[in-house]
Amino acid sequence: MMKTVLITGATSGIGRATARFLAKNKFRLIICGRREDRLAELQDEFSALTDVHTLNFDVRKKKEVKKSIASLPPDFAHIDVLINNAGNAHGLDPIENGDEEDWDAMIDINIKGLLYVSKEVIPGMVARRSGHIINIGSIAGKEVYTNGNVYCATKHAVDAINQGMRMDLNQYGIRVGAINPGMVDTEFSEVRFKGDRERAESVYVGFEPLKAEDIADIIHFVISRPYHVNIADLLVLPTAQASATLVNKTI
Ligand code: NDP
Ligand code: 8X3
Repeated sequence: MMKTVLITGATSGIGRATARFLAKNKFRLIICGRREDRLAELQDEFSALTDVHTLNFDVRKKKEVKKSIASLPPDFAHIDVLINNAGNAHGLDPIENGDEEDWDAMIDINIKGLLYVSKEVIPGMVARRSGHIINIGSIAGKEVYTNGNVYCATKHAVDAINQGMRMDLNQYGIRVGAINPGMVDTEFSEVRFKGDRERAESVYVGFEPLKAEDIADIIHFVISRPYHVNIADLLVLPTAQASATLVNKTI
C-alpha cells in the first residue's frame, strides 16, 4: 500500500529533494512550508507522479500547525512517515554578540516547531500502533563549533528529543530515528548569512559538499527498510569533512 509521508521544510534543500525522490518512488506526499508559491510549483511537478497535498504553515505558530494538520483530507490523514526537517541556522556570531531575534528563531523553529508538528502527528500513530518519525539533526547536534553556540544547542536538543521520542514511542511499535548531516549545499548558508550569497557560497568552496539529493536518497533508504529495522541515528558527512570543523580542501 502507498505510504503517506509528511515533510516539513519541503520548499527547499533537503526537504524538497526528499519530496522529489519520494514522489518518484510513489509515496503519497504532504509537503509543508511557508513559501506558498513554491508549494504550488512543487504540487504541479509531483502530481504527475503521485498524490500530493500542500500545507502552508509556520512551524513556530502552534495554532497554525494544529489547524493545518487537522485540515488534512481523509486520503492524507493517516500519516505513516513524519520527516521533521524544517529548520535553519540564523547568524554565526560569538555568544557575546548574538542577536536575540536569531536565538528566538532557531529555538522556536528547530526545537519548538519540531515538537509542535510531532504533537499533532503522533496521536494518530499511537492509535494505529504504527509509524516512523525521521528527525533531521546535524553534526552540530554531535559537536559544537566556534560561533555555532545556539544553533548547535538546538541540534543537540534534536538529538535528545530523538532519543526520548524513540524511548517513549517504543511501546507502540513506532520507529524513530535521526539523520545528522554534515555540510550540505542548500539554501542553509544563505539563510544563516541573511541573504549574503557571496558569503554563503564561500562555505562550500574548495571541497565537494553533500547535495540535498544525497540525503534524500538516504532518507528513502531509511524509510524503506523492513519493519524490524530502525536506523536510529546516522551521521552523514561529505568525504572531505571529518568533524564539524575539519574539512580537507586538498582532495
Ligand atoms: P534550506 O534553507 O534549504 O531549507 C529549510 C527548509 O525549512 C525550507 O523548506 C523552509 O521553508 C523550512 N522552514 C524554515 N523555517 C520555517 C518555519 N518557520 N516554518 C516552516 N518551515 C520553515 O536548508 P536545508 O535543506 O539545508 O535544511 C533542512 C534541515 O537540515 C534543517 O533542519 C537544517 O538544520 C538541517 N541541516 C542542514 C545542513 C546543511 O549543511 N545544509 C546540515 C545538517 C543539518 P519555508 O522558508 O518555505 O518555510
Ligand atoms: C548544518 C551543519 O556544521 O554547517 O547543520 O552547522 S553546520
